Amino acid sequence: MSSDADAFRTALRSSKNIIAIAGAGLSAASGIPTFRSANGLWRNHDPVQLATPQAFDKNPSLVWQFYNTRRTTALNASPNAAHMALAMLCCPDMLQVLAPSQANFTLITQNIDGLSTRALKDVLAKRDGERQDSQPSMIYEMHGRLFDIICTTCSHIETNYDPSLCPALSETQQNCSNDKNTCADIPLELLPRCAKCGGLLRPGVVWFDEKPRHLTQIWSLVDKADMCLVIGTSNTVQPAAGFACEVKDHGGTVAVFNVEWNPDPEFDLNPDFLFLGPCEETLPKVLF
Ligand code: BV8
Ligand code: ZN
Repeated sequence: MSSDADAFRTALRSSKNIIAIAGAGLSAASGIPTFRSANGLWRNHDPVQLATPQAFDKNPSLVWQFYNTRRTTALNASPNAAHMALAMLCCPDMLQVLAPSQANFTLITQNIDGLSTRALKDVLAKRDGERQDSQPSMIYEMHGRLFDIICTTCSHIETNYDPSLCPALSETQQNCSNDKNTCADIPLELLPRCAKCGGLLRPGVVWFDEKPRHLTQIWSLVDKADMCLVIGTSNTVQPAAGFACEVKDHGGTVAVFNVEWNPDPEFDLNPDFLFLGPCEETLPKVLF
């Protein structure tokens, strides 16, 4: 396992199909709490227990307050240097500087905060002089998006960046913000409702036991990848945790960017490169 940046850049230059797998650590410097950080609890609830269809069925008021808090945090956050470094890699002209012509790069993120997409749209707007609204093809948000909302009755889906999805959630957030432990019990009819049919809305994210987005395209990229960057993830959630092992198994190169490295023996990922430290520092330094 090497931490030699020159050797990594040499390996990157000889790669053609490059993927990056990102997790919550990528957004940590932007003020977005990670899932398993030291205080990995939200109002005394384990986030992993809240990110399930069962939790939503049982207590939609609690789950909506959990996601509403995260929406507010993400709305007030900005992409950090690691988001920007990956956004530069998504730009073919920039990628050609780091890797041979015809190389391609795809970011596969587990994060739902939208910061990687925002970073890429900023970079492309600067290059092209106008901001594109469409989702860039070089980023797959495999666990969905915090700012998408889906109707549980008619399945209507829309993207919504309003700071307040409904008065009840905004009032609750204000009232509970100082008291970290309490949650209001918002009646169903006051939770976010569908403009089309009045049905109950849910966050447009992939919960545990739900199928991640774009899996067919992602597995095809994983199967072809000869270089895989693993950035800010504990590698605990499947199927994302298996992508780097798959690249390694078929002879590709794996580079891990994390503040710590204590791999789960079950996933026996033995990376070729390990860059310990905050990715918002290590990624730009190693790439450029
Ligand atoms: C599915 C969206 C099938 C919601 C999330 C096989 C074995 C075992 C279990 C399973 C299995 N296959 C499936 C499962 C079940 C489950 C699973 O993996 N369970 C685990 C927990 C045991 N997987 C699923 O249910 C998946 N679905 O497989 O469906 C299917 C197929 C067909 C049809 C129907 C069904 C769906 C999983 C998606 C769950 N949704 N998010 C939300 O966000 O609220 S997952 C959630 O955890 C987030 O997306 C998060 O990103 C993700 C993983 O966590 P990390 O990103 O890694 O974050 P974490 O806090 O853990 O770690 C942060 C890391 O960053 C740390 O390493 C830290 O050191 C580092 N760090 C911190 N700061 C920095 C840093 N690094 C660098 N720089 C820094 N500054
Ligand atoms: Zn509806």
